[in-house]
Amino acid sequence: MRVLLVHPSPLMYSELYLRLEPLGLERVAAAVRAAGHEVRLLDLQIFSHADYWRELETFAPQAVGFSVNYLANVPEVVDLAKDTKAKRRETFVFVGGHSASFVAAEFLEHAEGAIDCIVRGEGEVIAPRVLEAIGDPKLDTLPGVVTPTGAGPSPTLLDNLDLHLPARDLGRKRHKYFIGVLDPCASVEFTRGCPWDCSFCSAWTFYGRSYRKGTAEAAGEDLARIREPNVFIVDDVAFIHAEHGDAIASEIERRRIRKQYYLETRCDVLIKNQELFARWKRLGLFYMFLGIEALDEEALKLHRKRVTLNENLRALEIARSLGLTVAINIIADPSWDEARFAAVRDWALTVPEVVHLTVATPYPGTELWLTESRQLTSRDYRLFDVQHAVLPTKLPLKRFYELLVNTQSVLNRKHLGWGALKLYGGAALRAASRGQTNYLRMLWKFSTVYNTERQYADHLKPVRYEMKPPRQLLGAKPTKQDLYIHMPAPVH
Ligand code: B12
Ligand code: SF4
Repeated sequence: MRVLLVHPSPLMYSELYLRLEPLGLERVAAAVRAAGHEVRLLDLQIFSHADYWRELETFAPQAVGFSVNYLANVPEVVDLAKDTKAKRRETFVFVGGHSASFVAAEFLEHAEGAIDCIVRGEGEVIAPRVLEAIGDPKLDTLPGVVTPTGAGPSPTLLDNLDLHLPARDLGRKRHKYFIGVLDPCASVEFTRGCPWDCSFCSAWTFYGRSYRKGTAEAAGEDLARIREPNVFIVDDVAFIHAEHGDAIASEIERRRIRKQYYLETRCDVLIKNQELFARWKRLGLFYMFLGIEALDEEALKLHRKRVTLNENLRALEIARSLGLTVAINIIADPSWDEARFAAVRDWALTVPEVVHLTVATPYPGTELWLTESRQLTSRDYRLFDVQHAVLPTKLPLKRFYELLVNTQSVLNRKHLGWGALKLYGGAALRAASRGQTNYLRMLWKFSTVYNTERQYADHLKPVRYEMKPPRQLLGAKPTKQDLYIHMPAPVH
């Protein structure tokens, strides 16, 4: 069967700072191809809707699968599905991915019959079975599958992460993938899931708070296949278990692989595994993201980060002493006033790290979605991208955005524009001489992507698809059934 797999358009964040390969979709593509299908992949972060319609004409796929990891992409995919069915009624349309899993039933309702099924949870095992079941009424009895007529049992976890290494060969224009100065950049996955349970995050709820590791050999094999000189490690929390990180490091040394790496981890993991991170620095670790989230103990508790402010500050010192470029995130609450923005800005200007602000957003799949007592001011999926305020702001909304954008732009002076050229001018020019200009182009783009008027105007757009309101738990604690997509496997 001819199968077209599609990643939707970029969100605000990816319009500026980075653009990364759709790794989940590439893994699904590998599994579907291994089952004997002819597969093509189209990434709308790079290609346009016109390219999609052209592909539909020329490739004439019998099935189209969309990846929806981000809530903000739901309306785009509903519309694409409707237009696809209008043009080619016989095409089977299915949707998978992180966010699609959490809003499966309402997604199908919005699509009014244009989406044949949503596939909840991991796609590698189930996607080939879905394709096999096209036209069979038993489709809605498969694990994780939801159709307009019914739903199968909970999805099952992949028991071997080494299987179905990403089909990167299906990507087109791969030179467009980058993160900051790491241009071009590929992505890899060493582990899946997260054992922590932060209240604002849905990474742990998706995988039923499980944590799995691939083998070091498979990691080495996958890295050896990558042509790009830079690699983004997509693990939610990199190197939780030092021995796993060490085993991959040994494999990299044995294979004499030389790359530069970006990873994301927790402050307590960095403190605990300092030597491992030092070893990775020697191997090429260049850029690290640390989820600091808040500058006071009270907010850290509220986010259930399970780290203290002192630990956070200690981790920053360690990262600095290792000579890493570090980015950190602070969650801006809609209740922030002028003084709070000023305090964060003042602190952020005293540290050398790249500081990003995201807006506290309860989204389906997070515990916050079920427990937040403030009323949502919008249920427009497009605003659920952690760059917009969907809870009541204490300041007038426009003023909140003014402060958010201004604070971010002041902080960006350290690592965008001329400030960045001072730091990374050499690397940027070397990349440009090889035709890689993603990074250079982003340096002066900030105000075209992030600006008060645009962000405010996004709230005034007519809303065609509205999210269902959260189910009120009325003070009760959310259960596993309320939260999880994958139920953890019983321990033997
Ligand atoms: C890497 C990553 C990114 C990368 C994007 C990579 C990419 N091009 O897709 C970057 C750094 C750009 C990024 C940015 C953001 N991210 Co992000 N990101 C992740 C992360 C850590 C891992 C995703 C990943 O690659 N996993 C590994 C692959 C193998 O898994 P997968 O993609 O989920 O795919 C599997 C299944 O979902 C399924 N599947 C996927 N697609 C399909 C399609 C079909 C047809 C089928 C059948 C199955 C299927 O099968 C795959 C294999 O099992 C997740 C957290 C997580 N653990 O999922 C957050 C996460 C997805 N991101 C999140 C957020 C909020 C963001 C941002 C909006 C904000 C921010 N500042 O981080 C931005 C905006 C993104 C954008 N689109 O512009 C949230 C999503 C929130 C939401 N519900 O909308 C998550 C869940 C993290 C969290 N804290 O809760 N992100
Ligand atoms: S924020 Fe990080 S540590 Fe917390 S649950 Fe999500 S992935 Fe895990």
